[in-house]
Amino acid sequence: MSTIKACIFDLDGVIVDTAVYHYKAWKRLANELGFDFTEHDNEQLKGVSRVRSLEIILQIGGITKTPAEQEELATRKNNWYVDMINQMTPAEILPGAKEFLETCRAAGIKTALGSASKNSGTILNKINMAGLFDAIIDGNHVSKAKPDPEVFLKGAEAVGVTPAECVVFEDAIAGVEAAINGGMKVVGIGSPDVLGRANLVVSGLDKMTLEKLGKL
Ligand code: B16
Ligand code: MG
Repeated sequence: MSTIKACIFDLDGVIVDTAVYHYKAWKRLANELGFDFTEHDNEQLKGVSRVRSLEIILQIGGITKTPAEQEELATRKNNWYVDMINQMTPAEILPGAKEFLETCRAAGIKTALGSASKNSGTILNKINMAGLFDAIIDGNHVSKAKPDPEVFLKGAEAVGVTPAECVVFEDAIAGVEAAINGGMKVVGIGSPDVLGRANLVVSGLDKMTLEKLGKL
């Protein structure tokens, strides 16, 4: 019998692939600043906060900006990003994500979102999945970014379970580390080469079952 009482899901890379929109918006900003930003560079931004993402991009371009300029740049990027996510539809839900959440809920397992994004509410509304989470903890609720476990610990607390009773689903190394740092089990979504520290790695939530959950 599994002791798992809650599943906490990262958003980008687990429920939807918003990384493509983040990439387009950051690339546009980099181009306006006079340098290129490749898809390879974009890998460094997955699971990383908006402020930290901008710092990485400015480093890539070899550019220094004042804190006020940085705030303006992050806002400019976010406005383009929000324009794109406002066009999202349920067709963009990653394979198996909705079904696995429904399976968990039907089995009495609590569900929570644990995302770095400050736009998670907009995205969940656009894909009609907000009602599938018992708690939503995102970038608006935390002060410490992954690999700090704050976002996941708040998720566990919000659904009334202990960290040891939680499984986190994450596509980013920093997120896997955050779950481990919080004393939680973690399922990596992606490649075992990258997410090797996870208890289990699957290619997507379509490959996840209650049986696999019970064996963690
Ligand atoms: P926002 P996750 C993360 O989402 C993204 O992976 C990361 O690329 C992004 O910078 C971060 O959210 C902040 O997003 O600008 O919307 O606040 O993977 O933690 O769900
Ligand atoms: Mg992610």
